[in-house]
Amino acid sequence: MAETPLTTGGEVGYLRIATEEAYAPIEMLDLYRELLDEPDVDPGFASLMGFYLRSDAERPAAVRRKLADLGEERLADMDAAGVDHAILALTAPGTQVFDPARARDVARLANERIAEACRAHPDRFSGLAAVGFEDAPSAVAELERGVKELGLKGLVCNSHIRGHYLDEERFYPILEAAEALDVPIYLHPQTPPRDMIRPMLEAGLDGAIFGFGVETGMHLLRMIVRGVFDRFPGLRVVVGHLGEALPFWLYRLDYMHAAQQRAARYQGNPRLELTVSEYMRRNVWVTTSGMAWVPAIMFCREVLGPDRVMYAMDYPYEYVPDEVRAQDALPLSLPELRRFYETNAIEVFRLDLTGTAEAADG
Ligand code: 1DF
Ligand code: MN
Repeated sequence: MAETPLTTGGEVGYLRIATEEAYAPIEMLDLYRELLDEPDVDPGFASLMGFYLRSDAERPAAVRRKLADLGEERLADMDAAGVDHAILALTAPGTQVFDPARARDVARLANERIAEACRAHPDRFSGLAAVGFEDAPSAVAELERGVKELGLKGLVCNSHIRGHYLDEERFYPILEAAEALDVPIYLHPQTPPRDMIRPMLEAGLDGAIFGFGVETGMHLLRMIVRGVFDRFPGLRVVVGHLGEALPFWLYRLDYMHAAQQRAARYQGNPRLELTVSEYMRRNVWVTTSGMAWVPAIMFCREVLGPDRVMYAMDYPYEYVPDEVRAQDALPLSLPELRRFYETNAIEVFRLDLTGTAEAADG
């Protein structure tokens, strides 16, 4: 089969929309450096940002530079990989290591910067809003401002909020606002919290290699089994890395969850209206960030449905143009490839790309 060229503009038959693309204001990276110097710094944060902000090795140095760029270098990298459009989000752990006042200020700054880039290049960029989750009323206000005034397309949650999870009632106002505004929450990984990380950290498994996925998959599962999607049935959640392994677990999750519910084993958990896999096929979409692996992508399409699996790159942490070639070569028809790269993202994020280069039948 001939290779699809890595060109933009839709001449291959679809626009490539990358849905998990990271940005960091340099001001936030400076605040991270200050936090790294504090005596009781979170071990996961120290592991992750200690590496990216202090290492002189080539990859972390390039990641630092590319994270803060919303102009020439990023656009050139997108062009070279055939990526038409990137959905930008504040990089992990985002605001979720700061006290509430600082979290709110950093979220505002990030949202302003991302919105400015989207205004400058509406054909190339969309963005998600960051918020300071711990102060729920201010988070709701910032999400509303982000969506209604700045034109942002969703909310990024960089997983745990200093050891807390979105199924806790204190965060319900934020979930309610996302549902009411009709925007998805992108549940993105970060390093596990202090009381989960120890055995991973000593083996170098705390980061993107494994710990990210374990913690984030658990976060989404907590939301499901604690009844978030019965309370907010219209809430849309997007997760990267092909669903943080949950698609592979669906059979066992359904079996064991049903058994638990029949026995009323955990009194604190509500009885759910649906099975775990039914929520995964109603409220959850997954992206291929960092998982450019054909059999795993095809498996997720089979068990979740083709409408729920879409492309992401995970720039600048992952920047391998050959991974775009690999996904262009998925054993799919042109309309199915278009759904994977373009239509699913347009639908779940409610993107309006009219007036920009339109794909095949534009
Ligand atoms: C890494 C990977 C870092 C992802 C990220 O943000 C990130 C990494 C700090 O490789 O250390 O978003 N990722 O999503 O896989
Ligand atoms: Mn990522």
